[in-house]
Amino acid sequence: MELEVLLKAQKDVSLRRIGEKVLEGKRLSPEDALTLFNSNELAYIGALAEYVNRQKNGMFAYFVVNRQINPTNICVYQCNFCAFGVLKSDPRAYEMSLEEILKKVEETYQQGGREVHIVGGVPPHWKVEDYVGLVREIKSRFPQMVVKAWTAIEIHHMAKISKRSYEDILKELKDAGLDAIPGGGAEIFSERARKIIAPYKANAEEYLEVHRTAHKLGIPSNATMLYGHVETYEERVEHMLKLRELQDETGGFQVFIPLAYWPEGTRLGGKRTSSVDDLKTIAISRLFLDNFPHIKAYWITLGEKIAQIALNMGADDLDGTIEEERIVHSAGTKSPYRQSKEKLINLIRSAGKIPVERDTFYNTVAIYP
Ligand code: V47
Repeated sequence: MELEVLLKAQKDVSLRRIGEKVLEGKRLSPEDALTLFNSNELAYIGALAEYVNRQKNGMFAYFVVNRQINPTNICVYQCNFCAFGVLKSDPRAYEMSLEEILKKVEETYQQGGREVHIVGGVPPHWKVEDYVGLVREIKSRFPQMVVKAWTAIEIHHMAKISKRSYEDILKELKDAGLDAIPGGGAEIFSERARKIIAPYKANAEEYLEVHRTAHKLGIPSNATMLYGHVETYEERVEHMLKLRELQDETGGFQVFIPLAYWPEGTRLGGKRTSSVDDLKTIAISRLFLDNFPHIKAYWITLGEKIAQIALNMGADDLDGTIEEERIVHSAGTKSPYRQSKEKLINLIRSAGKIPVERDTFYNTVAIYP
């Protein structure tokens, strides 16, 4: 439907005004985003978001042949929303050996994989050299593999234990072969909510400062928001506003990934998000984060079907083949551990979009028209 027709049919004046802003290419205010969160007009919000998405990405929707590696689940931070991280003494604790990790990277490389995404717990006994060394080993053996590794939480932790600056740590990681930083660890920036869900790890300012420093050093990064736990809509908007402001400053974010909270096995407990909330959050992020080129519908948290609908409500990326994911699976997601490339292509095609295999930096590897 033409957007003008949709606007005319909209009876709610404030929603219509927001639609007009979208049509005129004007930036939405935090109040506008809040109005959208408080509205039940999912189809309308989704159509506005899809209008913006098509202006940015046309009919293309992206995926990457990649592998997630979670080298250890031992974690000092013990966040209440997380069912993955355990103490070193826990019988579920594991730590992969370097050989094991390199074997996984090799497998992915043989299958034509372009990216390894490395994120884990934060073990008490790891030194900076353990994080740097892993990147160096992977890069020296597989120079063509893009290494997207260590969240701002891990980088903050490295700086803290070594009493060095973020810049120093990031430069060392970059020299070792780090190509990009994943978006994990943002959770929700609100101090109030963070105290409840993640009281001990890096706070919002620290997360943002790590990304700011990375961008200054030419390391691109991604950003996430964990939603559906104790946060309010106001806090979601505040979170996205902080990201939008930093993106205005640096332009270093590639993609925003809203992460739906899964409660199983967590200390925090609670309920799963609704599919309407999932889609609304994707759509509003597309509308509000006008300076982010991409919005990811992460199939691991959303499930295949909601991720497909999200591709018609503002999202343009599904992440990738993944191979093995442990963090959200620990918290009860029913998604598979991996997807074949063919399956991702089919998911995108049957969502009415043109599948594009990309690399980490959204360069086109292949188009499957
Ligand atoms: O930071 C932890 C989230 C994140 C739960 O950058 C949970 O491209 C839901 O950040 N329910 C790690 N989510 C994963 C991540 C990510 C994933 C895909 C792509 C990219 C990217 C980044 O997983 C954590 C946390 O926010 N998480 N526990 C849970 N119970």
